[in-house]
Parts: sequence; structure tokens; C-alpha cells
Amino acid sequence: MILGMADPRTLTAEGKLSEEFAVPSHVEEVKGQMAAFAVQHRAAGHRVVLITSGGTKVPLESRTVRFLDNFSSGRRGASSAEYFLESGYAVIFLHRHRSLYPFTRLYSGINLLDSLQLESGKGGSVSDQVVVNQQALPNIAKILMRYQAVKKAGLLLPVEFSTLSEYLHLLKAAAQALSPIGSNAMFYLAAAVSDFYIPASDMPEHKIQSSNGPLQISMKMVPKMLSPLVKDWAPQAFVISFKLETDPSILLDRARRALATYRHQAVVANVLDTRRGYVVVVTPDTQAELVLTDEEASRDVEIEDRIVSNLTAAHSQFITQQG
Ligand code: 9Z3
Repeated sequence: MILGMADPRTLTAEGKLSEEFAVPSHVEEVKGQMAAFAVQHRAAGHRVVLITSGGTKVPLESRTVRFLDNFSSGRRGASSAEYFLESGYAVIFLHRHRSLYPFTRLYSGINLLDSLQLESGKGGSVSDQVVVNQQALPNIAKILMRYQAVKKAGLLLPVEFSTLSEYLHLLKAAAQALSPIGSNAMFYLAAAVSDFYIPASDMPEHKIQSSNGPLQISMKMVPKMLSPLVKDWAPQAFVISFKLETDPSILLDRARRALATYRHQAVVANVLDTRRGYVVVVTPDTQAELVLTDEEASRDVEIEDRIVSNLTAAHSQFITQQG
């Protein structure tokens, strides 16, 4: 061990974060914005939810050509943000750059240029005035009204991440920024976060060469941030993590194990293939299955509506119990 450097085997999760993950240059500035947002909205009587959304990116080279990505479209986080806003929460939306975004997600499959038309000018000539083809953008007036009301009231604070390092440092900053509002803060950790990474010291600088033959990589375990978040950074907050599995037979056991390890308030457990229609909200003493019927799914009812109703009610109860 080099003198002055901590032994990575004995470091806490927080110690590993500061030793092994580069701090993004804008973290303090963003932390200040999040703290001001929390205090201002709490003073106005709102609760504040920090939603994480999208997958993290783990570089394999310092000058990154290749990276390991976690699957997540960001739909769960983006649609949940809309339901939290509807329930009167102010929302900090910590999301992966270019993943789905509240309100605009509803038009993500649409080619913008196909939804616009040039207006006819005098005598049938084409003018440079552009009009919207509302049929190409379902419910656009209603959605635009909701989006503009949220924007005007300043109820949505977007913060972006791409890499795992950015995500981890911004999550810590968010937790510390929300700590002053105590139990009025909720953490809704829907982002798909890598369990593995390559420390900067083990990473090749340049693009890995295929001429060197098949690639073998060894990755380290990412420190679990839920532990310091619950214990140290925001100890009074209402904290929800998500558990994603592909094997349904281990899902509930893993969710309960996470609750027992981190001692937070709830785990939303889901299986990749069925996540749009079935989740289980697991707490230390309850287990609620939330299910969409085929008929509900055909009417575009979203399971996030149910998840958010369940959790906002549990949050109210939590605040009352905290006194
Ligand atoms: C989830 O389980 C989310 O529900 C999904 C949402 C990522 C499946 P989409 O963004 O999908 O709507 O496409 N997120 C948590 C995933 C995760 O990485 N959890 C960790 C784990 O399972 C614990 S925090 O070990």
C-alpha cells in the first residue's frame, strides 16, 4: 500500500466513492440548485421527490470508445415524474442524458418533421409559417397545458448524468441537498445502476485493440450508495429502491434482502419482461401486488399511476409517524 492512500479493502462505500470515482466539475453548483429547490418548495407546502431514471454508462477505456450500459429506457422514471407532479410533489429528475423525459416521452416515437406542415401562402404559394398537425400528436394541447403549468410553477428540476461516476456523485449531492427537509423528501431510485466498474487506475487509456485477441475484462463491485444515503446523507427521508430481475423465482427474496440490508422504507420489485403490467411494492411488513388488466393496458392506464398512488399514501403515513 502506498503511504497516504487508503486501502480499498477497508474503505466504506462513501470512502470508495471519493477515492475511486472522479467528481464531476459541476456537482457543487447542481447541489446548490437542488438545495434551493427543496427549501423553496417545502416553504410553499410541497413535498419533494428525487427520481433517478435511465441506465448508467461504465467506460472501458479512459478515452472512451466502448462502455457497459444498463438497460433502462427511462419510461418508468419519466411517467412517474408526471404522476408525482399531479399529486402535488416538486420533482428533481436525475436522469440519463437522452433517456425518456416527462411529457415529451409521449411523443418520443414521432418524427417531429412529420407532425409539422408549411402553411399555404397567398395564391397557393408555400409560406414559411409552420403549423402543427394535431392528429400526428395525440392530446398535444392537453399535454402542452400540463407541461407549461409545471414549467411556470418551477416544479420540475432536471439534472442529467451519463456515466456511473456522475450518477453516484450527483445522487450523494441530491441526498445531502434534500436532507434539510427531512421526512418531506422522497427518494424514488428507479435508475438502472451498474453493479460493476473498472477503476480509473486499471483502465487502458486508449481504445482496446482487437488485434490483441479476445477481450477479458475484470470489473470491481460498485459501492452500494443506499447504505450511506439511508444512514448518513438523508437519514429522515422516505426511501424507495427498485429491484430488477429476469428470473421471477428470486425476485421477492432479493427485494426483502435489500430491505433487511439497507433498512429503507420500500422496494418496488419487477421482472424485466412484465414490468409494464406487474410490480410488487415490498415494505418490512407489507407486500402489495400492483397489476394492470389487459383492458386497462388497452386504455393506456399506466402502472406508474398505481405505484405513485401507493407510495404517496405510504409517504403521508410515514410523515405522520415521524411527528
Ligand atoms: C427498475 O427496476 C426499473 O423499474 C426499470 C424500468 C429499469 C426496469 P424503464 O426505464 O425500466 O421503464 O425501461 N430499476 C432498478 C434497476 C436496478 O438496477 N436495481 C438494482 C438491482 O436490481 C438495485 S438499486 O440490483
